[in-house]
Amino acid sequence: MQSSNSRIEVLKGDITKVRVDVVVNAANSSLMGGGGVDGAIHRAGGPAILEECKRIVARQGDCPTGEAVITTGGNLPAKYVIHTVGPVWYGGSHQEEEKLAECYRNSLALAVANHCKTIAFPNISTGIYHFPKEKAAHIAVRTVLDFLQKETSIEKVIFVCFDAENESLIRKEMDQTR
Ligand code: AR6
Repeated sequence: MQSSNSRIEVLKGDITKVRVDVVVNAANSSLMGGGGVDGAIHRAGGPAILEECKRIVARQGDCPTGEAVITTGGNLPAKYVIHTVGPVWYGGSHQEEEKLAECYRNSLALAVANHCKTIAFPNISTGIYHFPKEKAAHIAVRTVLDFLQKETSIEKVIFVCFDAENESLIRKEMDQTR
């Protein structure tokens, strides 16, 4: 079996262009779209994604912070989108770190439940939600590695970083795990 580290890749770019089984969206609880990566995914993926989000909200209400739901990928190269709701950074005393780890764990578990073998993550919460990037990179890498150590059906996890700072922080975290 491949080691957990070698199943992780780091890319700089636009997650809407990545060909994987599932891309993760940094959504908000309403699941009705927004700015940042959420806006980009809905724009590139087309209306089928929002229609499915509406059906999910009608069925089960808003998506709480740290949880995740899955929809079609619409027109994206990815088959599915997993929408997870990252924590807004309020200074660190509101379980922000635990909630961010839950986003990664719950997204990976949902990917496994839907037989996805390749998954791409953006840097959840590090944009409009202002989670400190260095802390977020540490949590992202550690949580994904922990998950991969127990779960072998996932073949590849790609961290798709939109900005150079996140890319270098994630690469630094990865270097420390080798
Ligand atoms: N591909 C990959 N990463 C991207 C892309 C892209 N196309 N566009 C932006 N990013 P953000 P949040 C990066 O603000 O902080 C939305 O309005 C971006 O550089 O998208 O979790 C939602 O509806 C940053 O590193 O998400 C919520 O209301 C990362 O994605 C709220 O923003 C996350 O930034 C969620 O805030």
